[in-house]
Amino acid sequence: MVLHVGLDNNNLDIIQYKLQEACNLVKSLNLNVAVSKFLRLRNPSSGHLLSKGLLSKIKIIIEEKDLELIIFNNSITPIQQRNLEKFYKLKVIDRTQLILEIFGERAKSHEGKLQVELAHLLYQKSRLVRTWTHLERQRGGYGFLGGPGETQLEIDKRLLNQRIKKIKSLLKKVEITRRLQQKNRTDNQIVIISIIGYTNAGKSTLFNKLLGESVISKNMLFSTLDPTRRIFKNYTQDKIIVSDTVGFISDLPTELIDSFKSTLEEITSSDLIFHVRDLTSPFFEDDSKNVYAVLNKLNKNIEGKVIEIFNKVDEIKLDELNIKLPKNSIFISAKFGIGFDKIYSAINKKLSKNHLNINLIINNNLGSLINWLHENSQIINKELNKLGQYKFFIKISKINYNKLKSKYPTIVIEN
Ligand SMILES: Nc1nc2c(ncn2[C@@H]2O[C@H](COP(=O)(O)OP(=O)(O)OP(=O)(O)O)[C@@H](O)[C@H]2O)c(=O)[nH]1
Ligand SMILES: [Mg+2]
Repeated sequence: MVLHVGLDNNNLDIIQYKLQEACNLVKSLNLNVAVSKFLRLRNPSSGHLLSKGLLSKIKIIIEEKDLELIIFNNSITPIQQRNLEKFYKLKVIDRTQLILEIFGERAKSHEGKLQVELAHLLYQKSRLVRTWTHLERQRGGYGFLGGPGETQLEIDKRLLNQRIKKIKSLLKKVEITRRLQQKNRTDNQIVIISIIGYTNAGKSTLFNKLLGESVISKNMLFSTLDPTRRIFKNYTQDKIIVSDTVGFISDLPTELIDSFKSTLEEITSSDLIFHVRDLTSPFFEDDSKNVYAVLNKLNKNIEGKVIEIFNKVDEIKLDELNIKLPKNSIFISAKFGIGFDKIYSAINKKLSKNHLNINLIINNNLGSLINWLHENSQIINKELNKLGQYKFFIKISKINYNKLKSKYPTIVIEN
């Protein structure tokens, strides 16, 4: 059973969005959602969260449907969780635990696993602190010092802190290596494109189609967790690194944002950001707002870098689409490879400031030079002049132009 607790029931759209998203999350763990419900709650109880009336109402549903698990699409305190579990005699988890569970299942890389473990530990730590303050309050009331409960918590907290410190230092090492690679790419003027978007928007499908790769793409939330980076060459044969990353959802737990910070920062520091949007999502606008909400938490200026890519055009009729679209929108079907020319143009437009158009006159070294040009530039035209020399008109990046001059010093270049 999925429950979403809120104060008012005026905004039905948002309630429906939240419930649907939570059900999708649950389904992505291969669990069946038998019941999903919005519960209106004016005064949350500190003991059980729910009012007495709601508590018994839910109990009846649990018995009727023989349910095994309750998932609250909210935060619940450890005490509420424990009390609810006792009362209903079944497992109760909250939204953060649900998301951490999914991430735990998906993480494959060394770094991904460390990031998820860190998020888990940070979450546990926040729960311990809360329980502890509660106990301390109680202790004050009873007037005795110490006690087995508290000692245990202190030890747990110390162990948690030790492990957190250890993981942070391991992550730091991975990060340093990554920073070095990043610096290398910048020095070599390699352009980096990150594909981002709400989960299930079609990021991996686009990535695969662009690069001829086979990253997992599934109708499932968070099928991608670990970033995959591949080199892609455009018409001008510039090296471009394209990166497919984890999808976003609403209210991503802060613990996850903290532990995935380096992955997220890589996105904001890339040269271009492809924001893939699912035109078939009933919550098209909200999905996008949630993506920007995560990006904004990173406080980096990404203006001018983002290209909005509207995906799954194969499933909708564009003229019936009742949504406001930005001017330079690109419509694609990642699955069927429709609209990719617009993506290439967008990439080239971004790169063109680093490009030179030049004429070359070639006397010797013909074979090896032509091979090199094919691999490192875009040959727009070639002709044989009256003197029997080859004349090439090419588009080339500044960095490759410099390489060309040092590799073939005898060629004549006309600007
Ligand atoms: N009809 C249609 N379906 C698409 C298109 N692109 C992707 N899909 C489907 O959408 C679902 C999600 O695709 P993915 O590429 O895994 O999405 P993602 O954004 O990488 O998802 P996460 O990694 O889970 O965040 C899959 O079932 C794809 O087949 C498209 O252009 N048209
Ligand atoms: Mg994916």
